[in-house]
Amino acid sequence: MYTLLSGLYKYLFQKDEYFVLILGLDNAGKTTYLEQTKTKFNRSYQGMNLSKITSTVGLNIGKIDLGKVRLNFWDLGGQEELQSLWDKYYAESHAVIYIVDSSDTERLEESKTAFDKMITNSSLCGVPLMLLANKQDLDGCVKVSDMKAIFSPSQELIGHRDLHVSGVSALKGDGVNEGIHWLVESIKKNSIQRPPTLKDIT
Ligand code: G3D
Ligand code: MG
Repeated sequence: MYTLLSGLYKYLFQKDEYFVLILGLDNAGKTTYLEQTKTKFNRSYQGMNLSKITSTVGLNIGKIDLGKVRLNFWDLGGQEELQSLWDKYYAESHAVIYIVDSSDTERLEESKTAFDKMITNSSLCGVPLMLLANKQDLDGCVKVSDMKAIFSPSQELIGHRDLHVSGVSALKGDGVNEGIHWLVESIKKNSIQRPPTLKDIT
């Protein structure tokens, strides 16, 4: 009886809460992506002027609800001196969104190095990974197929974890919905390994 009632309580009043890291070099478009995601998935969220976003020094947070799932995002600063803070969040995270500026070919290698360092960390073992080639709206940017080729040497480090690579424009919103839906399904699939916390619906 107790199990039945607690199951009903959970069904009616609680959500499964997950934490998602948004990582990548500074200027990749992480905060723009977070704002765009909040705007698309939170009906009540007014959204901020995307052209007014300034460089992230600490941490930006945001949340969206999709049915019985709540995703909490942590958008961390990507400057080199702030990258050392990333791993403090790994153990508690359920997925990583890694954003690359496809228009900045000069920093692609630097981005890949930071990516490799991140996925080598054992605290992220098995965690679903979304690799986004951002700024696809800009002429001359690296296309998704080329981005896949650039990151393919990392495949061994990625191992068997779920991976989704796609092109987006965080500024225009292209590709944002599809990515978030993939992420939710992947996080749910991985929830035996990384269970959610239960959050009262407010
Ligand atoms: P960060 O949080 O990763 O450091 P921001 O990156 O979200 O602050 O974005 C850095 C710059 O890239 C911003 O321009 C932002 O408007 C731009 N940007 C982000 N995503 C896109 C995109 O999809 N397309 C284009 N064209 N630009 C994008 P400013 O000029 O404010 O520095
Ligand atoms: Mg930022």
